[in-house]
Amino acid sequence: FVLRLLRSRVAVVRELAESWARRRIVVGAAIVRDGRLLVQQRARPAELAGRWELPGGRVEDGEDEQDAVVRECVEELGIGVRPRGRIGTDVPLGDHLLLRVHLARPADGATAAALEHRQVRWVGAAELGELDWLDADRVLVHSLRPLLR
Ligand code: 523
Repeated sequence: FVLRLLRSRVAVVRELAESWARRRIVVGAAIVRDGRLLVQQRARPAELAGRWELPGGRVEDGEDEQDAVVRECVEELGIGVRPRGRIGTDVPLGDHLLLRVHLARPADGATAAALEHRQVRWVGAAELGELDWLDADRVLVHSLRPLLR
């Protein structure tokens, strides 16, 4: 009996680990300059419109996470960035995706534009808690605050 119980527990843990490993990664970019963080307000889909998030999106097949961070910042903001390593914890998005944030340094003098969003803003530590964040991004606020003034 004990053996059977143990086996079933092992099976459950293995299943959890495998379903976690199958999740697609959504990268988020924490773009920091002069102690301020770039945040953007979603324009779509309707149920997320008006809420704030870090720039980013799904990692494509054959792409690594850093490449995805660079590509998404060009697509969404029209700026070049250099990925500088991960921050915070991975945050599950539903059953199939995992949000993973990378610190990113914007190229000197680059001006970010809201190419796919309603607006972009640079915020300091004091404004972080007040934004109407997407649920997953809100989890990361405490990891972002120490990077800001
Ligand atoms: N999030 C999220 N936070 C966050 C991002 C970049 C994405 O919670 N900072 C969620 C929102 C969506 C999913 O991750 O449920 C995919 O994000 P999306 O739509 O920005 O990613 P794309 O660009 O890969 O999506 P499509 O353009 O629709 O393919």
